[in-house]
Amino acid sequence: MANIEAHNRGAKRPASSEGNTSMPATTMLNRRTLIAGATALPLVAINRRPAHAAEFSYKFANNLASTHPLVARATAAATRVKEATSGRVEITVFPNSQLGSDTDTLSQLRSGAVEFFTLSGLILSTLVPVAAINGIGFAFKDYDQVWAAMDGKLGALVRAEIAKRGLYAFEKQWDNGYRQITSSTKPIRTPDDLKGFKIRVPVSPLWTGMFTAFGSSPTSINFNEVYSALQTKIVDGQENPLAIIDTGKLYEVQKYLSVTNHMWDGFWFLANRRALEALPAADRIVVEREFNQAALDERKDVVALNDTLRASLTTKGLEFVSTDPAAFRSALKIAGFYSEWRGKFGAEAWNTLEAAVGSLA
Ligand code: X2X
Repeated sequence: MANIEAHNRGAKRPASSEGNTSMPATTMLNRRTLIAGATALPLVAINRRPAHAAEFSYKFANNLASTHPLVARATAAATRVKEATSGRVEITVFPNSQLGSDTDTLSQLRSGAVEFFTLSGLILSTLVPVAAINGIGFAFKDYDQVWAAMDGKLGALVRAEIAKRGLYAFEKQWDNGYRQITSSTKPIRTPDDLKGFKIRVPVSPLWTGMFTAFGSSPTSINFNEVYSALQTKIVDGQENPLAIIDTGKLYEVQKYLSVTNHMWDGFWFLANRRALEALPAADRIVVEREFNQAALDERKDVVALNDTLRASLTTKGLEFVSTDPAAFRSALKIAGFYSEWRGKFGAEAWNTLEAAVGSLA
């Protein structure tokens, strides 16, 4: 069952990219014949490329279900880019890890097989260590702090490091959200409940380190394997924002949702630098403008979803459990989590984070 489900999901054509696909060849031929045959047309019209013949056909890969706002906003941005570039730049959205797991897709992005990719900074940290810094447990009190930091100095510091590794991060980060812990076996109410808990974490040293600090037994699994890992009980729980628990249908294979808000996570919109630099300067400006705008729109969508998802996920069978986040935070502190990661990130990055969120000591 798990494999069939995973297979079907992987094989599904992205409904969201239908608007992006090129015209059928026959249509192209007819149009071309028509233009070539229309001798009365002014020369400039004959020389102009037909609007549907994209000069740059780029792929945008992501790991989310096509119902997640990130996919909808990116698809809308791709449509605007196509219009604003008279069809020169066509970006096709591939949701649902259709082009591979996050780990695979990061390699494809670096090689240029994929031109655009949204990736959590924490997973990107396998290449750019400081990109994990926003994932420090309980760092951001609220979204005002998140965006002041990520649109400000902390985001600039991370983007500069990403650039050093040959990738380009668009200015505006997309929201993934505040993460909550789900479980199929027992409700997580206190830090002690996490001891020995078999939990899936994304592939990232910070995630593994954090749940090790809680005394859990974390397993690194890419998101495209999470549903079946939960269903087959390879792990008992996982942690993700409400929007993903809903759009990824994780409520089908989990019973409890503990509201911990233990970490804020966002997606960098990453580009293969050669692909981006191949675009005419004006087209590149359009692409960056539209996808940055889409990020701002998506941030609002995720916040709006948070207001309604508690009720709808309860209807879908998840039992919500409230927790005392201060107790979880102090468990991390006692385990030495903050001092360890301060050492790893270094004083400059850590001070930049603390300038935005206050002292974490
Ligand atoms: O893998 C996850 O859990 C997800 C979807 O939240 C990320 O991309 C980090």
